[in-house]
Amino acid sequence: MSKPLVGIIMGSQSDWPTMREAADVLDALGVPYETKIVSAHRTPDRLWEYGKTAVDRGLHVIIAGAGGAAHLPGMMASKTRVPVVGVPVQTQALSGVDSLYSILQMPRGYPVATMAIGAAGAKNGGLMAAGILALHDADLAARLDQWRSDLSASIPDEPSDV
Ligand code: RP5
Repeated sequence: MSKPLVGIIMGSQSDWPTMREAADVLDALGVPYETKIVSAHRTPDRLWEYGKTAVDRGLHVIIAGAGGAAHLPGMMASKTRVPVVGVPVQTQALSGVDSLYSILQMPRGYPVATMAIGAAGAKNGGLMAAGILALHDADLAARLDQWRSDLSASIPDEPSDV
């Protein structure tokens, strides 16, 4: 197993069906990653430790997903200079707008690159991480270019009834 370059973290097991979209696309692109449940509220010490060791452990990007009072991405960004990509998980009560606003409105100085709500956001989070890594990895850049052209080629010219 190669050393993980991307950390995929989430506030709860219940976020995994969303966050696995990020994992799946990193698998498809051959990017090594790790996954961990880290909750800003339920396991704050784990969050602190993760942020404190992220640079030394060689992580290049952290994709952080959370729902509701989604403080995980922002708190992680305050603890490490490793770029944090935030994924607002869709919630039942407020459809994920709560998650989106919690992640998006960071104070000046501690950015979180905030994706769309839900599965599309998680997948784009994986692609964002791959794009960052591809800046210094020509092989990955070629795989990402191919992935993008394959997606483009899969889009039909016209709609159909089937
Ligand atoms: C957040 O609360 C998690 O990120 C999750 O999206 C949400 C609900 O968590 P569970 O009650 O399902 O564990 O911390």
